[in-house]
Amino acid sequence: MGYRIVVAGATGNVGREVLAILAEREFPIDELAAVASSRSQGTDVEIGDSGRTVKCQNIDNFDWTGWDMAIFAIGSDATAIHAPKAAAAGCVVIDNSSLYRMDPDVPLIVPEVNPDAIDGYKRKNIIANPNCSTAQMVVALKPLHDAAKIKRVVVSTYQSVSGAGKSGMDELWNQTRQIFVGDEKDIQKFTKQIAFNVIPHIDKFLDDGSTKEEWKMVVETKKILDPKIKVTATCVRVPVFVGHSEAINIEMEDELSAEDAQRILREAPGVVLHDKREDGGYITPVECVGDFATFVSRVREDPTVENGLNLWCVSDNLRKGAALNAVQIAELLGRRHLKKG
Ligand code: 2RA
Repeated sequence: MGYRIVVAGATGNVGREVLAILAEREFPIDELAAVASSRSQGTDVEIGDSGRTVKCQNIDNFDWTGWDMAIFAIGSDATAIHAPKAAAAGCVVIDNSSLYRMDPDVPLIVPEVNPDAIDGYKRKNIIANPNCSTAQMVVALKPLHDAAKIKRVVVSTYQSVSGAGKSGMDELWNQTRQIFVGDEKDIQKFTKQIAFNVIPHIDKFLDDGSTKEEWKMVVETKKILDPKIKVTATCVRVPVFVGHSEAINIEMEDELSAEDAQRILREAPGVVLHDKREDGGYITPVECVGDFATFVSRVREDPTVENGLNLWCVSDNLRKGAALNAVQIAELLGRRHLKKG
């Protein structure tokens, strides 16, 4: 016996990955509904490489009654309208937007890191999925925090354009072609040229000069992993289609050698350590696309601070950073609270 599950935003970058991952992981489904805005109504959406399709329904008149859970990938404004309706009808919402992440009555879950927090979902019938850059970072930090208590994290991100949706990917593609053939560059989605460039700005600016993407990494890490951890972040958009990378500097309470950190990371759930200290002995974003893992490379001690470590962390932002984490939450919810059969 399986679940009646809804994928909201099924035609977007993340929604399509959710459908593919549900099929890849053989999530037990009795009935699957794909919903999106009225523009996509009637569109046949492919379920990954399974050869099957599902017809998209209009979210505005969708009846949520009798559905067990819904994975939302529709952005905060639409989520604010539809998530409360779904939750009130008894359908548990697993939300990819930032709307509920910091709501004290909504658990923010990365299954490898804080699975027990899911028990709080009943307060609103909503579970939040973290921001992509936070999700992969906390998967890498959790085992090191357990071993040596992390005090402070300094992170610089190298975030792919797919994090900004399909229009971000189109802009990188079009600008690259325009520059190549000598056409005028079209800049719409990003604030500056993204092809052959990097942009130190993701999401809107806050009063203190940081950006909302950087703020998310600070507050979400505290909520998921430990409120005592201090985080400072610089988030940068790079001309990569899929795969976010992060250079992470960690200061810990206790001593942890690079060798011990590697040993711990090798065993850690969700992590693949690939750290050969030779040409090519690390993972780059193009190599992580389509994978479930958070890859860690370049683990080394930082002698400029007490108990410091540096590492390089790469993951598919559409998967661990969004769709995969949401499906893992659905699996966890099923195991712990909505058992079938
Ligand atoms: C980005 N944080 O990469 C986003 C996606 N969630 O822009």
